Amino acid sequence: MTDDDTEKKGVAGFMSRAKEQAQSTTEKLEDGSAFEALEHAAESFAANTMSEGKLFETADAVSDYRLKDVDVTDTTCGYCAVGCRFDIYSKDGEVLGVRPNPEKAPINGISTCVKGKFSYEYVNSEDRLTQPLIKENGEFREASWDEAIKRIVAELGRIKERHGADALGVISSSRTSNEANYLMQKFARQVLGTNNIDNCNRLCHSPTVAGLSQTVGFGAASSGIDAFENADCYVMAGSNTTEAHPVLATKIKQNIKDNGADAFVFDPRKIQMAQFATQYSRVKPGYDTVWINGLTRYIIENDLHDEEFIEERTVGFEEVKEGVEKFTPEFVEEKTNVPPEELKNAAETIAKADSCVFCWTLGLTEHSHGTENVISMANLALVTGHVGTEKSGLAPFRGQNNVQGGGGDMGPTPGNFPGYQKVTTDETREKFEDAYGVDLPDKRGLTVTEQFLAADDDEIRGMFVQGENPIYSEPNLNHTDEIITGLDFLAVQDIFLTDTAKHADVVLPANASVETNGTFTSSTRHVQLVKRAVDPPGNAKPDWEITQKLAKRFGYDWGFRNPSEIMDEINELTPIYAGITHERLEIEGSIPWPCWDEDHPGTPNLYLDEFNTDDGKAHMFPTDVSGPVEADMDDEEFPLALTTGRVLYQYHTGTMSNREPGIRSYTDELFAEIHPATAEKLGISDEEYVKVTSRADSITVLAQVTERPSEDVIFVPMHYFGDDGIANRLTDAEHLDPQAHVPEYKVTDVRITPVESESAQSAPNPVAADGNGQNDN
Ligand SMILES: Nc1nc2c(c(=O)[nH]1)N[C@H]1C(S)=C(S)[C@@H](COP(=O)(O)OP(=O)(O)OC[C@H]3O[C@@H](n4cnc5c(=O)[nH]c(N)nc54)[C@H](O)[C@@H]3O)O[C@H]1N2
Ligand SMILES: Nc1nc2c(c(=O)[nH]1)N[C@H]1C(S)=C(S)[C@@H](COP(=O)(O)OP(=O)(O)OC[C@H]3O[C@@H](n4cnc5c(=O)[nH]c(N)nc54)[C@H](O)[C@@H]3O)O[C@H]1N2
Ligand code: SF4
Ligand SMILES: [Mo]
Repeated sequence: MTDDDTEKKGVAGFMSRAKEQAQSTTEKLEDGSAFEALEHAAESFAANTMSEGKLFETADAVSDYRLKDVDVTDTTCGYCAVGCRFDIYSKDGEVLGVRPNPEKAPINGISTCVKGKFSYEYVNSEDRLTQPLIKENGEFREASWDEAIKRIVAELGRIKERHGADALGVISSSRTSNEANYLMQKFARQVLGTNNIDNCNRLCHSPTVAGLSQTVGFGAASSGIDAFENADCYVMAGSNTTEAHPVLATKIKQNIKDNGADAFVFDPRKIQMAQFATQYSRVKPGYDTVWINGLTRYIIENDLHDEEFIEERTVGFEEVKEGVEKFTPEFVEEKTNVPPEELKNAAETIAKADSCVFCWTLGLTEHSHGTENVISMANLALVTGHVGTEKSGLAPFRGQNNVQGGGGDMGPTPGNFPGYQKVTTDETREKFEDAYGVDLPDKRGLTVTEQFLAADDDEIRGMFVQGENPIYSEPNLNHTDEIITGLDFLAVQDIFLTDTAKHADVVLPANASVETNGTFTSSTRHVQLVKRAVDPPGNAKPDWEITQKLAKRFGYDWGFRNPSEIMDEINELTPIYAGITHERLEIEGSIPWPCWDEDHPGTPNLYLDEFNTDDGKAHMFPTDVSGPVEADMDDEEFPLALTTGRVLYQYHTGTMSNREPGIRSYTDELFAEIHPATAEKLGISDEEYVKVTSRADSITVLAQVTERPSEDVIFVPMHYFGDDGIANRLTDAEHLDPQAHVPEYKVTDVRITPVESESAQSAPNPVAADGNGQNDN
């Protein structure tokens, strides 16, 4: 890094460092001498961005440990769903450092990414909520726990009495533990009497859950860690793996380098993984069923499908064969821009590989037809016979730290009890009625997206939100803001006074993941322990304890003394978790579900013998061409497709990652990636402010002119950097996937215009680097 770069701050610094890093990666790869990747820059990131004092402290922590001065706690990362485990070194309530202990880290071994390793400034932030808050005459005042709980119970009770239980909506949190989420669904169903409970899995991988449940049975990844490390081939669709799942990316890249594995990347942006891939295909956003069905057609047409597997283990092949007929290479090229030779090369390699892992994330799911994309992918995997072996499988990379377990397995969703047992199945409901001692609602509830639309129509009047920041993460911010403001009553339970919480009538202070005990479940279904490494600030309480307090005030005395006792109840009612106890996890480290009883070892790879369907076979369904509702690339007024997503250093609405000064020095302002040809056509230059306008609203952001996106696509991160710069001002809340109800976040029609130089001077730079890395979020 040059001195000049060191001096560059904020976005400019980030951009030049990122460019330099990308360049050095390419150079190293080309001469074959080294293999360095962005996420391995954890140490150099620290050296570049952290104060010497902080680095000393981290080093001291380790030597202090030898003197037994420092606490060491093994726990699981609270950011993403890779499920990295590490030891946290802490002293006097402060996180000093993080070091993976490979013996206790089956997924990550010695690796972590910058967030898991360094982003802990938020824990001791002065902005942490420490006491319940009650709003009076528009202002918050501190309240006792007793008063706050009483108030929530009175208000929710009143709405229920007047308008019925279904006038209430509960949003649970994929950030919190399995135990906390189990109690949230119990609270909604047993105490409030509604199935209107959901969480951010809806905005994310709900199409994966819907698509995989129908085809192979479980709404989860089928392959284990071995497959990521040893497969012969990868299909990587709509996943910016190096930035969003860095530690998994490392495993895949290592396998490419060491064993010559093939990887086929399909993405509208030339993301870093494209450099490591056998082939990168730049797809037009929103038409993924087309190239996937094109691959399936080519494979069947050329007799490359696995007849024996299809015959023995699947149903629906003939329908799929017929359904894919129209997806000729020419048709695929016309619709998706993938040339016939790329399609052929990918199809032949995938079909002939000994094993293949099919990886995808939001580029496939966050569409108005996300479920069809996932079903198409499952079909492709099934016709090639690459499911249900130790090195092959379906691998959606899940998102939030506990979205697999807390967001799905534990049943905080409108149609499922824990363990994907249906609320509409009489026998199942009776089992839970016996356990909970009340009649339970028998009708599916509303999803998060439906809850907001229902609130707009006054059908939902009161909401309880745990650990989500919907004002920035839901589509169409202005609409969300209006709806939240219009609620009769809102309670928010968070670790910060988020902008969602500011709209609340009562705010409850929760513990962060490093302050709590329980379990998280990784993307690969590994259930792992989470432990309290530091004491929580002030009067903040664990999420599970708060829910138990609420239930008690409503007259339901659950009497759990700790999360381990909650897990005992989960074991009893949830067959896939039946044998997973805290005691076992303490000894065994991690157990992948399904784990049917205390003697069962857990299941790293699903479907080795049969699929989780009534007849034990996988069910294939044909899918059609399904383009995005929003984007019509020929629309004169909105000629570009906006896609939104993530960057390595930031995490979602930034409540935690924005408080890390090192991270803020990398990314502190919103930007739009624009192709050079598009920029030239519109008269836009690099690092100039531009206005991005959709049918919903406009935002002003910095242009980053780069060949990453195609000419008709721009990319804007979804992260929060200040009130004006929020991608969800532009997105649409109406175009939902018909089965999963995920919004079409990945395609929004937009236009961009340069901001006049005069107004550029005064253009918002809402959270200019202020040195302390905090915002008013
Ligand atoms: N650093 C960081 N890591 C995170 C998170 C974070 O906030 N920050 N969040 C976590 C969460 S909750 C999630 S869900 C995951 C998300 O992980 P990803 O889904 O990998 O993250 P996104 O940035 O949304 O990337 C989606 C990718 O899809 C591509 N894409 C967009 N449209 C299309 C399309 O139509 N077709 C195809 N084939 N590709 C398309 C984009 O170019 C991008 O490369 O990340 C998790 N990890
Ligand atoms: N445009 C666009 N929008 C998107 C996406 C996109 O790609 N594009 N992605 C979508 C996806 S995949 C997701 S997952 C969502 C994420 O959307 P959100 O879940 O709303 O985003 P987060 O910032 O992770 O919010 C989590 C909240 O939980 C709080 N929190 C953290 N730990 C704890 C805890 O232990 N207890 C409690 N009670 N609170 C805690 C944090 O302070 C924060 O306020 O965004 C979605 N929105
Ligand atoms: S890859 Fe995910 S789980 Fe691992 S350290 Fe990074 S944020 Fe945490
Ligand atoms: Mo997500």
